[in-house]
Amino acid sequence: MRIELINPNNPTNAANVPFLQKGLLSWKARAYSPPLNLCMVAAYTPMDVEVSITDECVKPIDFEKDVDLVGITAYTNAAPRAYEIADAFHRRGIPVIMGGIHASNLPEEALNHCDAVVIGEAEGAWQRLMSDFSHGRVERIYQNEQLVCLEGLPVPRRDLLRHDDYVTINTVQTTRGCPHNCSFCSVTQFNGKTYRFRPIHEVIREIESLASRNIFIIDDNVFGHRGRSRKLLEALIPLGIRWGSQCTISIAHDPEMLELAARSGCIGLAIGFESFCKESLKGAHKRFNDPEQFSRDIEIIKSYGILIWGSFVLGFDEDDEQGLEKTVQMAKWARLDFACFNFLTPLPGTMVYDQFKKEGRLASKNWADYNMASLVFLPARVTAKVLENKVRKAWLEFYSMSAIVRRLGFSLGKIRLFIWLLNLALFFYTRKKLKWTSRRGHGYLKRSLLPLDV
Ligand code: B12
Ligand code: SF4
Repeated sequence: MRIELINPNNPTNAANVPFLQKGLLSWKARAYSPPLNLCMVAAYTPMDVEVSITDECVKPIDFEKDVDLVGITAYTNAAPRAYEIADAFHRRGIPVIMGGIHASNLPEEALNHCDAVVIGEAEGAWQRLMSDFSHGRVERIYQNEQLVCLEGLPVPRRDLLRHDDYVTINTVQTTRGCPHNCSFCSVTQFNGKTYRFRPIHEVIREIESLASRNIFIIDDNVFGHRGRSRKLLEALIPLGIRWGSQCTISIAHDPEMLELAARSGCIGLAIGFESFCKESLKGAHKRFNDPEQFSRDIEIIKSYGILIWGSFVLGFDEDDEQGLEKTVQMAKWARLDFACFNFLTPLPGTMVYDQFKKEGRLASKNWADYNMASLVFLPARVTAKVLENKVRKAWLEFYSMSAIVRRLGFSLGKIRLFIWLLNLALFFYTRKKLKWTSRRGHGYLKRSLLPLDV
């Protein structure tokens, strides 16, 4: 039996990476990171089944390939492409299975294009599906009765991908779940409200098996559970790796953990600040973020030599024009190394999705627009035009030359040089991208989806 697993193209995972070729600087199109989910699904596939992965972000799909079953994953913004792919294989009479966050949240929609949906985690459910398929039958839905235990997971089949196609192929997951349940995030609903941990020795074994010493730990909050995080970091120290991950700003209040993180090779953290407005954070169920402490917290983390990528969300129902402006200005002057400014996006599985759907405020029916760079809902306190302009302004001002100089200062060192180069690249990139839209007078990265005075 032959199974083809497919990750549909997703422009938000595309990177143009500089590299040296015959002494000249060239640019190579890559994806940031691999579809780890399909590498996991491949690892659960029985040994006697021939399994392959096509990541359309880096390689075209062979629609004529001789396969017996196709499995497709999709984030919400890639769902339309995933459905096109499913339909194309269906036309050839090849059964199609879908899984991943979007199909799990909207299985009935996905079933219009495929034979079965694996809702939630693949562990166990995929093996049941495989067994049914080998006996010539397939149910419509496969779903575990409970969240899976993360002990004894196999090593993801990264060997089925070309490592060179990714900025980093070394993404490693050590926990699942998050107790916080922020209104715009689907992690808690999907992965549960308690942290589940992989045994540390299994994580270490996986990291040791990787070719590179640069690792991205994809956990949603790598410091979520103090005791366990301590043990993980202590176990990382002897490996001599460099790693980055994601966490909440609460880490700034734990000097011992920061010290350990730095010693274990942590070079950067992506942190969700979301907003400088208390009311907006309250509405987003993210009260543990205190904007009055942000600048101080940033300084503390940076004093350990750790870079910060700050993430902001604009468009909460509490955001009025002054509030948005405050976030734009405060983010600009906070000493972050990088930042991104996303539109609030009602992704299925989030509280804002349920709320906006009920209130009839979803403005786009095209999932491809749910990419966080397009406004897809009717804002509460500002017009679409104001919100789009604030998001555009946030990018342009954060990556303006004066803000870059003030934030980064001048000091020597390889890492400083890297941060400077990336900020300069973002200076040009934002100007190129945003000029295109401003010539049309509206729209952010794409066209405006709304009449501008709503
Ligand atoms: C790491 C990560 C990234 C990385 C890597 C992305 C990549 N190439 O995979 C980066 C930083 C590049 C990224 C970018 C984006 N991300 Co992201 N990301 C994550 C994160 C933290 C982990 C994803 C992961 O790899 N998990 C590990 C794997 C093993 O778990 P899994 O994907 O859930 O897969 C399991 C099951 O779902 C199932 N399964 C999955 N697919 C399939 C397919 C089949 C056939 C079967 C049977 C089963 C199955 O089996 C797996 C094992 O149990 C999640 C949050 C989270 N905790 O999941 C957000 C998350 C997936 N990202 C999200 C978003 C929105 C984005 C962006 C669109 C943001 C943006 N505007 O740039 C982009 C999209 C880029 C892309 N598609 O590649 C959302 C997606 C929500 C949604 N409904 O779409 C999430 C859930 C976070 C959130 N805010 O809610 N992301
Ligand atoms: S945004 Fe972060 S802290 Fe909030 S629920 Fe999602 S993963 Fe948890």
